[in-house]
Amino acid sequence: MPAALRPRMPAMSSFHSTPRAAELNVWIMLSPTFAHFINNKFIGSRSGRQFEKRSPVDGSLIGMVPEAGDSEVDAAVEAAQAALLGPWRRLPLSHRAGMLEAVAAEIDRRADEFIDAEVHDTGKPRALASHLDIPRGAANFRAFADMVKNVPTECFETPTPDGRTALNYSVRVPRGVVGVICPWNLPLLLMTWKVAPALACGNTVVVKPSEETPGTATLLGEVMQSVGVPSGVFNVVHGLGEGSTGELLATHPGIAAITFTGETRTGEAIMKAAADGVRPVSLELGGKNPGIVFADCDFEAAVAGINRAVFLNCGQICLGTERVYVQREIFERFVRALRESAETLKPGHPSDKSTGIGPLISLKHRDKVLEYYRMAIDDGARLVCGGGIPRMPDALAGGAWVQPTIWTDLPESSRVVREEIFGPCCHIAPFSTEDEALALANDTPYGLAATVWTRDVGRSKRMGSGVAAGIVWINSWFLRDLRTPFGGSKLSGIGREGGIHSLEFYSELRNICVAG
Ligand code: NAD
Ligand code: 6OD
Repeated sequence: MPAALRPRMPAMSSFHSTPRAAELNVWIMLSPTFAHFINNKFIGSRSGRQFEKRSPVDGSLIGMVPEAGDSEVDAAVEAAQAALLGPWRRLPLSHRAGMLEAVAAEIDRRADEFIDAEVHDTGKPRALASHLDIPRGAANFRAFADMVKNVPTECFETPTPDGRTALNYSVRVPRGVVGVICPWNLPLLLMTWKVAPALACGNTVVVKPSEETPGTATLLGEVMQSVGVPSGVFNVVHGLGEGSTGELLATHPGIAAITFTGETRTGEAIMKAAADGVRPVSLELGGKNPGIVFADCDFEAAVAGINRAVFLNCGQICLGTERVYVQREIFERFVRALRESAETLKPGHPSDKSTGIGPLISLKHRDKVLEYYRMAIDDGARLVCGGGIPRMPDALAGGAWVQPTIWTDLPESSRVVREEIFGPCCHIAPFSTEDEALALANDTPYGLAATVWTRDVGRSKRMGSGVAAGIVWINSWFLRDLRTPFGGSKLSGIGREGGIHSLEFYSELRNICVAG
């Protein structure tokens, strides 16, 4: 960031705790300044509109976030359009890829700042941000910098009427300015999962991070600036969704394609917005994912795997499991073991090494989760563990804490079993046969992911093709290879990203026919 701007727009390094605070292990933060990043400059709110960002850990005010209106969104889209025609377009592919590798290296170098920003915004355990969110942010840039250099295209020799031949070949061209609209659960990971392939293909982007997580997107602006990504290639506008920045971006005629991760209902609104102008959309939406545990599984591995699938990131992972089906022979033993493992997850401060689970993203989201907790009891659930708000030390009492929760005995028709809760909870039901497990797993309007635990290879294959979901993990969960197709069926989304599938969404094939 230019020195002249620093007094007005302090860099995100202002997230750093003072040494004394670190010694005392207290929750302290010098107030960060969140800013839009437009045309390589950090700018505040032109309209003066801003909103509060509060800590999920203790409810304290982290900072004020500017809300982009028409003027900022127009400026960001115009900057991105100008950059498309400028140096970004002329940069040879290998140089563009090299720049993305430099972005990855810079995220690695500034990992502590990114971790601080992510932890402050989300309240997730520091260990989780250090092992998952931030390294994946860098890995996304590296992976797509590499993949884009190795994409094959077609070439045909076509006979011409004069007895000679023409060369018909295809090239990939960028789509234009891509609107990237992101959720709050894995902020840097999910934003870069889209920004990296979009830039790799030569597009420019305008990103709208979630209003809950403005930190790492702002910081990524600094990184883009410092490695020399040309002005206007990467832009960030902060704000809310409907009736605010998100909607302004989705409906902006200068946006050539929209890539979105978030709730299904928002995805529907974005798809409608994209219909104007016939613009392509990629939608990664919600899920109500099944976990299926057969009696022939490696029991300890299955308990550990389902524990992660249910409780990681306080259950706020779209791929997470909220419906667990366990073969009758091991049902009671499994319920007991999962309860014991859930009870080891100690809620606590993100920087406390013994913390096993963080808070939900906000008090508003906690209200939603607690409504499902009440509904489960009203619908006749047996509460295996949790079900409410944990007792926290006074300093953390204002945070969005909720207990890891397990139920059994609900009817499959209960809204608790049918709707995405996005919290640290699951319902466990027994099944007898493979066919019954499949029928239960597939009885959902969603189709994002599933996790299956069995030692039988034939069954693995049958379940792999039988479960109606975009991703089926057998004896694993959230084991990622960035070259594989990622996405959901039914209400869980449209399109696939990952590897060549991302490159196909973020570019268009042009056929060139050379005769003579
Ligand atoms: P959300 O849909 O509420 O918000 C996501 C983003 O969309 C935010 O930036 C928000 O401001 C913006 N937005 C909201 N309304 C908008 C509108 N009308 N027009 C344009 N933008 C709008 O989702 P969330 O609560 O941030 O995230 C949680 C949801 O995301 C869960 O449903 C989860 O399953 C889903 N999710 C899916 C995946 C996936 O890969 N399939 C990954 C992560 C999260
Ligand atoms: O790993 C990924 O690429 C990905 N898109 C994960 C999504 C997680 C949802 O919360």
